[in-house]
Amino acid sequence: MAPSSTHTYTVTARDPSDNESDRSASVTATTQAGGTGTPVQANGQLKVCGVRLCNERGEQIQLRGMSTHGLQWYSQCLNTASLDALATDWKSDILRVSMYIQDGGYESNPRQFTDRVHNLIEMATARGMYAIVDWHMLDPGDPMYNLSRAKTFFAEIAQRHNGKNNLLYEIANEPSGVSWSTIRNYAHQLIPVIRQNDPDTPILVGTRAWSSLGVSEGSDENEVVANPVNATNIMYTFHFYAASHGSDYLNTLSRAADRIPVFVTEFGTQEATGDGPNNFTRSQQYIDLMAQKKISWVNWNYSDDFRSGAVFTTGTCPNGPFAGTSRLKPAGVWIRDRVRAD
Ligand code: IDC
Repeated sequence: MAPSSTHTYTVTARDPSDNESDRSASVTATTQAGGTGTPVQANGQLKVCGVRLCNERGEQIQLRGMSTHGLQWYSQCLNTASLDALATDWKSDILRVSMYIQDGGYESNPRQFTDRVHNLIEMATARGMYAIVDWHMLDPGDPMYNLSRAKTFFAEIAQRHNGKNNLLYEIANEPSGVSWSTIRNYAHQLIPVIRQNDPDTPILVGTRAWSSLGVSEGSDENEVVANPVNATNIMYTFHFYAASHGSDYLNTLSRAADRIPVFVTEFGTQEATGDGPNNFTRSQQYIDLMAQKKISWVNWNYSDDFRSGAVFTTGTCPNGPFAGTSRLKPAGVWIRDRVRAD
């Protein structure tokens, strides 16, 4: 992470997940010689500053990290050992907690999924990582379909965690089949519910056509620039899969990042299916652009799903080993290097 974290820290944590009823995770995060502690110790409460993301001292920063797969499918990849590896071996700044709503996710058992998210927030916090709470709506693509569920969920999350300084709320993973004005209207209805309980956590708003800022349907960032969400401390999300999405995406991301605050909350080095061959050459172009413009990013995904975009080989979870490269697929080896990079 730029500018200040050197990623030289050690963490010993006891996870709340080891005992569901125990939420008092304890942590010893020691700063080593020359180090500046964990990402959260080094940067504190995040705040959107102009078109960038800043730390508590108002310095522009770039966060880099990994997204979980769907919690309903790959919770077994999220345990003490795997999250220790993410924090200390991958040196990840951030964990995106992807809670699907449909597909056997939140709607099937709101209490259980909300509790899983509470737990994962505590596990990330115990390791000094930032966490994105991802409302992973996907199909149906109209965020309004899940508005009342989202209000219930985010009200509880914001109430429980408003004392923390390491969260971001992503309120709509990938809207599709709806206009920007529908997404904007959704944001206007949900954001006040969050703000009532938590005035200062940055909020990430999905964009049109699978969070492509409309580019996959021939539009671009102008629709957001012309009609921004009427709220403070928010960013817009942009997703890409490098083997499917070429120069129109790259150019849009580059232009948009100079005009509005953009956070890449999901990307893959392979095709948009999350599978197929990797395009590391084009992926590196995105990585370079995001470094240059300090665009924070999160890669899909930290699981042992069979697809090429899941970093671990099938059967790695739950026992690992998660540190090092012995269980990583090619995309995993590649992205670990780039999460770890200074
Ligand atoms: C994919 C998963 C896959 C799952 C599918 C449908 O990798 O296992 O069967 O979702 O739920 C996205 C989505 C993300 C997708 C990913 C890859 O946000 O949920 O995950 N992707 O297809 N947008 C573009 C690509």
